[in-house]
Amino acid sequence: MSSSLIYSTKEIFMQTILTGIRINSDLHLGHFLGVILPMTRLANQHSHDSHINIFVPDLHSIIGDIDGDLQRNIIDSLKIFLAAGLQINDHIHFYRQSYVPAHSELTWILDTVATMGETSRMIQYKEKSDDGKESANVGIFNYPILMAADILLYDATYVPVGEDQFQHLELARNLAERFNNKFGDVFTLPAKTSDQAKFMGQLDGNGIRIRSLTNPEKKMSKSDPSENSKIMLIESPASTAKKIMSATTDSVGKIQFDMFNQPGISNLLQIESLITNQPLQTIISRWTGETNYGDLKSQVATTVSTTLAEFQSRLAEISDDDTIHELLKAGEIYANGVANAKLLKVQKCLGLRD
Ligand code: AQP
Repeated sequence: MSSSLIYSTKEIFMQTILTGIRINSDLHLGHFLGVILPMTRLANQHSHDSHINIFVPDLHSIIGDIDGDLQRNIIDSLKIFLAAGLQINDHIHFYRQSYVPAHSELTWILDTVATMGETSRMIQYKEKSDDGKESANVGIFNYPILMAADILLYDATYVPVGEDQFQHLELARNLAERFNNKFGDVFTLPAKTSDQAKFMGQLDGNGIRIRSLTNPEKKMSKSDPSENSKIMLIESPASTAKKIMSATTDSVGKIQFDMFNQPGISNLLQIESLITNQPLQTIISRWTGETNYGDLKSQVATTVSTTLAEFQSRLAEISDDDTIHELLKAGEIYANGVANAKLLKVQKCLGLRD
């Protein structure tokens, strides 16, 4: 890491790729393949010509009950990117959302740009609030606006997230566009979701959605009560392999990529592609027409359990917290600099500052 935080003009104007992953100790294969691995690969590929912002959305995490020690979880969640293979350089910025107050300030301003209608249409709000139940906390409703602020403060163009967050990305684009229409080019619009997906290697333009192993119609989700539906990042190789071998498939009897009619089999093909970093088409060509589902399951079981075992042993080796604290210190100076400059521009547009 450089001791100086002075950037050249070229570096100041480089594009930003940004992601945040909510802190919890129950991360699963959906988080890993939907966001951690793609972000790590993109960061390693682009950190010479892009700023890579990896932040901990600690303000998002207080929406629900805090799971364990928040400070401990913050450090551990950043270590996960290092264990996934992230190579640190001066363009990688780690920071905590609550250490950059501009996130909260811009959220309030964007609250006055967003409408009740569009915000209440967010699918996650409907699902997580039990369809707008009176007792749901306001944070569940408001968090897509905070997410928009997280993105727009840094002019981020690409925001690797799973497909379930695409609607929130669209909202961020819409809010930026509405503000720009009124005040000029203040915010950079994040790329359209189909382009985001392509940037993440999803050539069909669809986002990544890892399905439940027991009900492949649904996404793999930490709140699913069925333990067999999900593979946790700390899962043992034996248990990982067992869950994949017993994954729900179908009675078609032929391997084909067809998310509609054969979601279980298609999920396994997608997992194999993402984990081995091979194009989905290559994996599909290798397996299409085969009739033995057990062969595909055992291939995927081996790949996933081997990859997770390697990841777990790298994670265990990152024992000291000092590296992460150092990265956070430098990252938060950088993030406050960029975010405060953007916030001031917004405040001036609104007449809140001279
Ligand atoms: N199944 C998934 N496939 C692909 N990407 C996924 N993500 C989550 N599940 C999948 C992506 O991980 C990032 C963090 O998501 P989040 O903040 O929604 O995570 P969460 O709420 O802690 O996890 P769950 O499992 O989604 O929780 P519940 O059960 O509460 O709904 C995002 O980029 C997300 O797309």
